[in-house]
Amino acid sequence: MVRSSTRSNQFVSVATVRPRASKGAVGLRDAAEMLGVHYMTVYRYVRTGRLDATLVGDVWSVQRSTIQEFERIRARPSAPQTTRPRGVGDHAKFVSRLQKRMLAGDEVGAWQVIESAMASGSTPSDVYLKLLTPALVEIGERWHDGTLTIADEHIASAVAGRLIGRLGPRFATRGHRRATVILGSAPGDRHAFPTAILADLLRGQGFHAIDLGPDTPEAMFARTIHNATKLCAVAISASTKESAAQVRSVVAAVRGTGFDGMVAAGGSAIDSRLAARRRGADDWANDGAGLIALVETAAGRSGARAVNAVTSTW
Ligand code: B12
Repeated sequence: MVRSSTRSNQFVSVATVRPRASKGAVGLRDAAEMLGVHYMTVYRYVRTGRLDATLVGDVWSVQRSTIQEFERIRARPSAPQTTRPRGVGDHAKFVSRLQKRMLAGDEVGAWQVIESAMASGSTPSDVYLKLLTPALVEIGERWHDGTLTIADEHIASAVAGRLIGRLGPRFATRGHRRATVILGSAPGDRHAFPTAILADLLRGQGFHAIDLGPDTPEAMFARTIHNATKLCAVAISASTKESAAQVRSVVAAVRGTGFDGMVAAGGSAIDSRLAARRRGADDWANDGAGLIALVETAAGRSGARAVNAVTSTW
């Protein structure tokens, strides 16, 4: 199996390829010597996406030209120190490193990039909104313009799913939940990450978030609404044109239950409040922070109802 961390990801059977570095490439020990650092330091550069390397069998190799470029950047005089806290505003650097590790199918390396970002001051919400989301959106654009294959997108998506699984517990809060929000992607929409990420962000704010996940039928939204307590909002996500066209029937099913709280629609295929309202939703937001603001307002409005709600089981 050959796995490359560069754009040209390809898979070749183990039987046909003997693990060896390509022409012009060296192993990590030589790379360490060329850079004058310890082997483990070079290994860390690779796993955190700072140095591009290719894994052939179980041997990493680095192009000499990549080492020279790395050396050139390292030798540059560093930017003058400012009073800005470390890490803030440096997200772009981490997005690119994270994306490289995701495209290489390297969950461990991708997690190390996230840990480095958090050590530099990024919060788990920043990781979702300023690192993982931009990395995914750019992967989508690169797939769209043909510079990444569908296989690349799937490999990166598999890593993204596992990163979300690791980040989720960091949004757990203790004690009484403020109100409930139900989230789901419209029928036919296989994109699971938008609602998973939004649910975590809402949990971090003390809400009880029920994530119905991708491709949620109208009847499932309705049944979950019937069983929910202190429900203040329903959030419908649509990432494709086809699923955006289904939002209207989801809103109808939600209203058919008698629920009179807020119904919001959003996602990369619904780009404005007008587009959301045309599909019957009350409101729209561009991102997670925007959805939290909408839910805060909805929870405030439904405060009276919440007090009289059935005793919570939380
Ligand atoms: C990962 C991915 C996949 C994965 C999904 C894996 C999974 N388990 O989720 C796989 C490979 C399965 C996939 C499949 C497809 N995908 Co795809 N995919 C993506 C990609 C790269 C990332 C999606 C993502 O998770 N983004 C991160 C989230 C957090 O960002 P977000 O959705 O924008 O959400 C933010 C806001 O929009 C907002 N928000 C989201 N929902 C809601 C809801 C409410 C109520 C509110 C207020 C706010 C809100 O808050 C979020 C956080 O800030 C996108 C690129 C992109 N631009 O997003 C393409 C993309 C969505 N996919 C696309 C396409 C075309 C497809 C496929 C048809 C073909 C393909 N590429 O294989 C199939 C569709 C299958 C189907 N029937 O749904 C297109 C959609 C184009 C369109 N408008 O129709 C995109 C935009 C790629 C592109 N640039 O062309 N995809």
